[in-house]
Amino acid sequence: MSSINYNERIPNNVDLSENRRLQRALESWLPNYLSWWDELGPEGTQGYDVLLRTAVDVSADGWAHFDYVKMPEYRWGIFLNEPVPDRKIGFGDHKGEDVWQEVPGEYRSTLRRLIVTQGDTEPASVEQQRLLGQTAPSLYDLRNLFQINVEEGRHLWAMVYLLHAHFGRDGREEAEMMLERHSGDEDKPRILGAFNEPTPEWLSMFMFAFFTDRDGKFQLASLAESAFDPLARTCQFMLTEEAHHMFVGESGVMRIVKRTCDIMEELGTDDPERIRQAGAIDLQTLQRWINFHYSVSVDLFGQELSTNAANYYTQGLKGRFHEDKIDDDHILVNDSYAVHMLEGDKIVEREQPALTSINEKLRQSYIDDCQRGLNRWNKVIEKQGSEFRFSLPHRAFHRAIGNFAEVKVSPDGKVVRDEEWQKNVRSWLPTDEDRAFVTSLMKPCYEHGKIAGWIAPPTRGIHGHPFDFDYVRFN
Ligand code: BYC
Repeated sequence: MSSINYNERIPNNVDLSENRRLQRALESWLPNYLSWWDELGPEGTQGYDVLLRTAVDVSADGWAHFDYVKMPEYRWGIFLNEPVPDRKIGFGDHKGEDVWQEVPGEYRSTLRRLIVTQGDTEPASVEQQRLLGQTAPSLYDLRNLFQINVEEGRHLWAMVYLLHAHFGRDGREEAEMMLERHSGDEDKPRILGAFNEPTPEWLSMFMFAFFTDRDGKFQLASLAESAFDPLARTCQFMLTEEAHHMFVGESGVMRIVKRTCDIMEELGTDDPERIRQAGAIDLQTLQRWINFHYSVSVDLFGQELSTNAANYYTQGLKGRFHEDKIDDDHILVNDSYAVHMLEGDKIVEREQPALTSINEKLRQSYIDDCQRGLNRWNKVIEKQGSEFRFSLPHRAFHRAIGNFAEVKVSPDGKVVRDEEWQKNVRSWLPTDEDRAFVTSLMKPCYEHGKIAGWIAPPTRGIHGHPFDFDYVRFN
């Protein structure tokens, strides 16, 4: 493993210059990537200088370098965590064997499918966020958006490297396809549902970064357990970057809640209409956004009972979250797990084989993690003295994948008839009016130290700088 070489066209720590064929293949993908970025990446940002972090090392301390960068000149590189000497496979049929540096023939198409699905989400999110740079509530937020965008771009590079390096011609074709499918495209949509939903305003942006990027955390952590060592090491490094994305989501929503609470206190009311008139977003509306983004993200874990997931695990391709911290045999053929199922019009928990319930177990870890974030938002409300509390809707609410895709379920987990759904859906999910109201607040605020009226400033800036700092310079 070499250190990262920035003199190369594609910075990397995988000794790319020693593999001319691979280097040439990736260098020929680079212009396609750049035209995609130009066309579907952050709109109108060519001249901006942005204070961005760039990965310069894969060690835990000092991995990132902060400087002003013109966005199209960002150095997207290929970085894998250092290999763990003598690493053994931690689960499934191959448990205890050496990890693989090459793809075993029999798992080739399955692994490719997993890598493609992961890779597809990365450019999708950049496409979804493409216009948000026109309406950021502050320079600080604008910079954070661009940081996320360039890193999602790098995560695409991470997967494209694996496809080029390990999957031959099929891999190269899949790499091309990554730039051909587009978020929301009728003919060539992105693979997973949530990545075809628009992210048209900043409330959705923060919710997406909290809920959907968090799926990324759990999926990447599961792939970081893979017996295919290059995939595991790539995902480990991606997780380092991912933490900031979730921070942006959690702190963004928290700052909105804080602003709403301040307005509630100022006006001495919790009447949603009056809060809206004062230019803030009422807590009920925020709850509807939570319901939406949570439910589409919960779908990203796949079906509750999945033979795909069982096979990934048994074959050693994809593990569980923090596999080595789980106290069981890591083979799971004799284990069971309680899964939510539909029986008639009731939702019940039933013991199911642990192997086919792998998606559901990961979903549960995700749900617990989301709940911790909600608790922190609720603390802000509690401090302000209001009785209102956010809650996560039931996992069966508003699902398009799995056991509950065919039924309508209320946020508190009751199967309801169409009529009842129609009667209540306006208080459960964002309405067109809600969306129009939130959109009406989205005016860019790019003066130093200023912030839009619907969100509180952050308590701290980026990289030791104050909030009042020129994070983005327009030229
Ligand atoms: N939408 O057996 P099942 C991130 C498909 S986010 C549409 O349950 P499986 C990021 C499924 O593909 C992390 N289709 O599936 C976040 C399968 O199709 P095929 C992304 C769906 O395989 C923010 C069929 O239904 N990474 O990094 O057990 C910004 C049968 O379903 C959906 C990964 O997802 C859906 N929601 O589980 C930027 C990791 N769900 O193959 C980035 C890789 C399922 O029969 N992916 N289907 O044609 C996987 O591990 C699995 O593919 C899934 C699905 C967990 C997604």
